[in-house]
Amino acid sequence: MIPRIIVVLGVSLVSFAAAGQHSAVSWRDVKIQDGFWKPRQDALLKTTLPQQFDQLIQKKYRQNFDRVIKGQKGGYEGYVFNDSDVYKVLEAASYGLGIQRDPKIEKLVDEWIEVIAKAQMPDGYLNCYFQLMEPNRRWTNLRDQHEMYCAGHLIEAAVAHFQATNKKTFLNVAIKLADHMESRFGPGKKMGYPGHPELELAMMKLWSATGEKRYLNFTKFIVDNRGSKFFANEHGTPLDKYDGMYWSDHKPIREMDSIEGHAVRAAYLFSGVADVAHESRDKELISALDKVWKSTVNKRMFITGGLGPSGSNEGFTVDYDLPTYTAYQESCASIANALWNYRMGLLHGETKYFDVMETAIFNGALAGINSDGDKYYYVNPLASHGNHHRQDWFGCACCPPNLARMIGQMGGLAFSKSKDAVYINLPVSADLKTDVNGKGIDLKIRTNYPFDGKIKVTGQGSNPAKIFVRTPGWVDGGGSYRLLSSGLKAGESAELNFAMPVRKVISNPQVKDTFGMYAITRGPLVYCLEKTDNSFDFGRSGFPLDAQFEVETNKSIFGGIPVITGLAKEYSPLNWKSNLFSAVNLPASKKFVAIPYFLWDNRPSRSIQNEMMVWLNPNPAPAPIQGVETKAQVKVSFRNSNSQPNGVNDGYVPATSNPNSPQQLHFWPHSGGEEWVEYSFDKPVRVSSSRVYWFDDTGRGGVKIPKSWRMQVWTDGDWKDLAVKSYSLDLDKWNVVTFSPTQSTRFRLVLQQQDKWSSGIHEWQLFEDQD
Ligand code: FUB
Ligand code: ZN
Repeated sequence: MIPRIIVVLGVSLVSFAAAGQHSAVSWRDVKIQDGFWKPRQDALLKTTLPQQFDQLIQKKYRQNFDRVIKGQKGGYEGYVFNDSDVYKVLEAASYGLGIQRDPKIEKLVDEWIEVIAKAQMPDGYLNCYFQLMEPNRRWTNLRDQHEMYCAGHLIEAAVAHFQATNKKTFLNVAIKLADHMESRFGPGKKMGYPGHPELELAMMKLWSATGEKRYLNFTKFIVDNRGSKFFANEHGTPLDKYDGMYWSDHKPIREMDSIEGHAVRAAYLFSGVADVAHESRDKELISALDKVWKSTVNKRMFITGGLGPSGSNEGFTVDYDLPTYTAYQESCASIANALWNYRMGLLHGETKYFDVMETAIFNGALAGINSDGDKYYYVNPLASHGNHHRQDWFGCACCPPNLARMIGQMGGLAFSKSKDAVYINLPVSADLKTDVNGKGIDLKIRTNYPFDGKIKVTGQGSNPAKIFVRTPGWVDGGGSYRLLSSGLKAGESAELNFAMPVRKVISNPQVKDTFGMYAITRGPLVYCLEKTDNSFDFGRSGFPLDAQFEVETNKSIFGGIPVITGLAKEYSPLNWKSNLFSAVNLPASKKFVAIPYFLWDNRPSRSIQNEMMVWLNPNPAPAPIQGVETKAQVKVSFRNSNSQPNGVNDGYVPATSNPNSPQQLHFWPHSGGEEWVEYSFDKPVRVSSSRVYWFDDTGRGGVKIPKSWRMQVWTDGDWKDLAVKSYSLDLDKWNVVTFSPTQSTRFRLVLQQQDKWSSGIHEWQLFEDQD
């Protein structure tokens, strides 16, 4: 038996909440039963965790620790923050152990903890990158080098492990590392705070788990000092040249009124700030959080609860920039938004925050992992030409273990409590055993949510507490808590049923990319159309605003989950090569099937052209001009994790080369030298012209127009330069080349980068010979 008790000592977030606030219900108090989340937690244990532990070996995360233990120098593999992935897998595995004490998983966890403990230095310091590569430069580049971020993830994992197993092996490592940091940073000590926030919320968990006030004070210190532009000082950047937005270091948190910069960093930061505000009731912090929250949900959040439109900074640009094909919304950003809103919900005890949490979980975040639990998205567009698929892992692999730990801790995110009540914030089928004001609560909750709005709660003990259920904002007259019962005795039940009509949702007219369009939602779920279920041409079809929808179930579609059907109008193709005007034929009615967005790209029958769209146009959308590149596979000479090779043939061309939020291929951080992108085709194509639109982020990043470019064709087993008749190299326009008709299955665009600069491409098109 694993003890259910989690807070060992003294005061904590978990124990107390002021009037109007809620406190957390530990994930250990919730046993998820059948229904929506159980299969996902089963997949976590059976598939996701073994696959992720395996990746930690394959991708040399373990090798880094082994080298440190052996006292070797150099030879670090991966990104500077790779240790954090190990810790996130261990956090997810700890939740897994809490759910079911699987001996194989426990052995892996114990082995890893032993390795981590051995790698820790006698003074508590632990970071494989610095220990191997720059042992004398510890804590000298907080802005970029992620030491505090990795420490934060270690602490979170260690707390989860302690909660799950009651063993202190990992917690002791975390305490030693936290004490190391706390002894160096703080009032009268060194100035500093993390370039990538996360440590804030982790330290608050450590305070909660240990009752040690120094961790709370440390968190207050890093929260209070953020925005003092310490990173300008750390990097010798003149203040008039430093904006700090990327790191949310542009102004003190108490003065902030919008969310800026890197999306994951910002949402983790505000999660930690909400924890601090929960404890301190600091009016200025709360007021800033409220302003930032309001402007985020009113101007900067995708319909899916995702954050961050732009790939170039993995984050925010300007208000109302919420694209579809190029929506970046990193899976981690949706998770971070859910975590932030969970904490805002605890802080204010209001349902609107849990509304956002559920939107982010069921849509933006869950889309990041397939139903089998072994493939992941990093980038989550809201429309696709069919070339965006989940992957086993990434060079920068923050998302896979983040998705795993989200699924593991779902039980905890679903409930909260006050001094006399329990709140069901996210209906899950679960057995809940907790205490309210020291009195035991034992409830059985059953539901088919999010596919059905019926919730039944049955008492399994005396339950001397009120039970409230969040009435979601999407319910008519919703947006508050509904009292379900003033206390359920053993065997007594109470239930309610939220109607889940299908809705057409439009966006604020200032959102350019979805102007005039609508999305289909039902309950908390955003739906999408996927080519697999719909054989008509998406580009030639309209979805009338007055279309009637049906909710259907069909065993062959995800085992019979509710899908939404209606009629689309498919227009016949028009020939614009030889016409300036054309009569429009009456469209044909085609039945469409919409599935929940989080389930897209899941079916084995998917093909490379499995188009998807969330936002529907009442009239056919004007088709972008595209060439044969739409049929090509894309290969590149080098790919960084935030470069999107599939952006080069997605038909999307921004208004300038240096726009706010496009999806683009770039070769950063490779600079100087040659790089290439290749199109390969199943059958030979005969082309005679090509055009390229360069990406350049001068002023924001390291990507500039190249020094020169050329095209190559694969012929007779070798690459040959194409002799071009015209050539240009300019920003903000198409650069067109023509050449004699050339037939092949492979073409390359080769670019020579400027010294010390990278280069990038928004779009590269190849046109067939017209003769
Ligand atoms: O910097 C660490 C992680 O990598 C971030 O959280 C992600 O957005 C990715 O940039
Ligand atoms: Zn991520």
